[in-house]
Amino acid sequence: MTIHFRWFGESDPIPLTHVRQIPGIRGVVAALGDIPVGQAWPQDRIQHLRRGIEAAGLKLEVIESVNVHEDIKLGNPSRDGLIENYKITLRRLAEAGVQVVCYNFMPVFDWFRTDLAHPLPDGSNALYYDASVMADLTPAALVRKVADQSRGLAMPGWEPERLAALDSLMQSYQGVDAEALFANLRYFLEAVIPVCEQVGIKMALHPDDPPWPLFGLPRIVTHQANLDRILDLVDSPAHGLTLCSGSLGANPANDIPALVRRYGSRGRIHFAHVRNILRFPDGSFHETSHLSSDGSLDLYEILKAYHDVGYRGPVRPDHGRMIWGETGRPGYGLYDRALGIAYLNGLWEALEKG
Ligand code: DNO
Repeated sequence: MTIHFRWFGESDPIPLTHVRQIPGIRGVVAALGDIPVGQAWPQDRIQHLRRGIEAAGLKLEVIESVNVHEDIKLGNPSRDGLIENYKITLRRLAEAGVQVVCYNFMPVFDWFRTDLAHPLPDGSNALYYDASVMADLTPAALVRKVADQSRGLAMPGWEPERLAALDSLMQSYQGVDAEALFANLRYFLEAVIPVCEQVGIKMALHPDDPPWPLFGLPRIVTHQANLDRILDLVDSPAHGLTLCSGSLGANPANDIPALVRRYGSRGRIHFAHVRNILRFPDGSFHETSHLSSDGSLDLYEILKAYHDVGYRGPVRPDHGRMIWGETGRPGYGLYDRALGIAYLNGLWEALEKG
């Protein structure tokens, strides 16, 4: 596996010079987060991003995310033009040397927490999903909460323009059920996967986080039966998964090492997000350090599964705690994610030499 670190561009409080010093690092996972979703990414902006990263001694091989416009998820007539723009972006990314594009197919909301700075007993804080808080929360209240807690930094998937039209967006999903979402995902894939095959890009669909429906919105990238069905929608090696241990792992019924073996052995995992969470019986969970004994997931077993299937693709740590007084984008500080990488490196070296 190759080690990467998510970096939010020049506005990221973490400089590339710091990222470069993480042991074993190969590259950063980045995006043009300011380009409105649905527009083709400008060639010069992509090349500028790549040059800056390479000048820091790092690679840009993975993009997270090229977001999918809601009209595509809704199956609205305007989707064809939006998909054409998506294809242009994919071609331009391939020209810049990008190999993997991460995206998701979650209606309206991307990942979802009720608290971005939940205090932990060791004095750190972490992202928290409190099932009891969710029960009383409206979508608008949730958006306000996330905005209030994000320290003025745009949270990925919570970009203000995406959520500006929240009410009408929620309305437009009335009558869009899981079946419709499957059909709209198929339509999207049938259009973009041939382009990916041509230019050598691998699409890596991120699971829904958390992996269950929210506010009556359908969510389909949730568990094995659906993942099987999704991968069968278009049978191409260019159509695969971002296997995110923490997203799928929020549901205790999802056996992460088994999923890694199942899809990894078929060459359908193109990107690995490896992190830990601590689950509670009522469905609540929070992020922890990456260490197996701190959370509900066994990171050794997860990495062993990747090792056993011969996974050679990119991996990144994810959603660290905020430690050592660091302030920054919740979930995306430097210190705990760097510790996560050191731990993943250690496990991997032991597996390699084992
Ligand atoms: C949150 C991330 C997600 C992820 C997207 C992929 O921190 O894991 O926003 O990047 O769902 O498209």
